[in-house]
Amino acid sequence: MAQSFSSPIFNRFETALRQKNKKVTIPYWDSLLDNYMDNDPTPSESVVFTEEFLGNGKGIVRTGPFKFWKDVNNCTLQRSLNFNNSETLMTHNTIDTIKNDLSVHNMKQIIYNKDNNTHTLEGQHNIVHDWVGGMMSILDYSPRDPVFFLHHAYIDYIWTKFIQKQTAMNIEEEYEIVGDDIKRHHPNRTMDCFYWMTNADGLKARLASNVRYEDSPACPDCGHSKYLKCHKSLNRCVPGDKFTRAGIDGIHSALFTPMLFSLVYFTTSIMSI
Ligand SMILES: [Cu+2]
Repeated sequence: MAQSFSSPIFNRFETALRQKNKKVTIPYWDSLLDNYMDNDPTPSESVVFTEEFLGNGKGIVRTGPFKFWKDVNNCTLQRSLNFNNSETLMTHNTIDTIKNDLSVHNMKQIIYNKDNNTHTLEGQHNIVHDWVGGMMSILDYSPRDPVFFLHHAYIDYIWTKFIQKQTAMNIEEEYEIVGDDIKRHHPNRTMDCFYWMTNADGLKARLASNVRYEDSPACPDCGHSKYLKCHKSLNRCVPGDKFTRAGIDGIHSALFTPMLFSLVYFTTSIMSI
């Protein structure tokens, strides 16, 4: 289950980064916003995957800060955005439900479900792994792409909203065994690499309470991002000129339109132990 290790890992990871730079925080990539690029431009043209941010999204990463990045096995970072041509990312309704719908308030409603995993937080998280492709789509290799941390920070952000909802409803801390691997997911099992914590510890609300995330950009100001604008009828922040690009000259639309929306997602997480 994605979330049982995310909080402890991000806590430690951010603390380690701060030993180098006290001001650093882990940003999140709100990939949900990219759904509005489903026509032209498309999500795989997101500014996230340009030289300006994380580098190109198809093939060997040759641009941006991680160009020709080598992993521990000397393999070069590569991606395969939208490999199955679906341009499908997470589902707005599902994410909104997990965050806000009071009828969805127990862990078993949002964690792995072998009969219908698409609308769980786990399933939504999987979609983005597969959509980015390359190393991100392979379980054991996915953390070798820096996108992993931005994606998981967003999942952690949604998780934190869910925990806050539970807390407001006075719901006790709970733990559900995920899938059929009861031994591996037993609440009292010690976590891999975190021998001082059990699986259940990783899900405790107190961990979420140590995390603060800036809210995802919302209308009307959309975080004052130059990449987003508020689409009034949707009441969502969307790529800046998706709805006006017909009036933009060819060069501008071809080169810069994809950059107009995504960067917004990079908001801040602040964690403390
Ligand atoms: Cu993941």
